[in-house]
Amino acid sequence: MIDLQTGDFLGKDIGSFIIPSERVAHVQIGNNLEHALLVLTRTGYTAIPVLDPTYKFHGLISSPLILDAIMGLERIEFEKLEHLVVEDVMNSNAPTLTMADPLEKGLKLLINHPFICTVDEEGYFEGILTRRVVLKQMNALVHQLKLKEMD
Ligand code: 2BA
Repeated sequence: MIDLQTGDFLGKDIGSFIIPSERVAHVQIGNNLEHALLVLTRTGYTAIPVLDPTYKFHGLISSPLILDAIMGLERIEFEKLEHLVVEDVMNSNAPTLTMADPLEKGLKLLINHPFICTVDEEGYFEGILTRRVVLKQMNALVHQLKLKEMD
């Protein structure tokens, strides 16, 4: 919960808001697109992180990126799903955060991205900061401020 006494919501570390890596669905760089599409479909997420076997973060894979990769001129070339690997089509320019970053930095990035991956100083994946978690905390803050105003 946000501490109204300090009033320092935006200055708080990202660390207290992230969903830890063990609760985040992901795929590995060498997985084929068929596997990635299965994970995305089963979890219900539009985009998920791409890691290597040592848990280093490499990028993001999404259903639109996969569909784009198998789109032929006249038909969807489903056979490509088996042969292309995640590394071939992932977005490797996704922004990242570190646990020590202030929430303000995360908030700015969340304007254009539904979630941001958090990595350590060596690039190992630690978790994600999502719009849902931040909006939930902001909603609680607004509610508390409203109650305070009524006192
Ligand atoms: P989307 O998959 O496009 O999901 C958009 C929003 O829809 C989510 O917002 C969440 O509120 C809801 N949602 C979608 N699938 C859900 C599910 N299986 N269970 C519960 N709620 C679901 P956020 O929670 O803010 O997430 C933003 C984005 O972060 C998601 O976008 C997804 O790409 C990623 N994400 C969130 N949690 C994840 C997790 N545990 N593993 C992997 N990726 C995750």
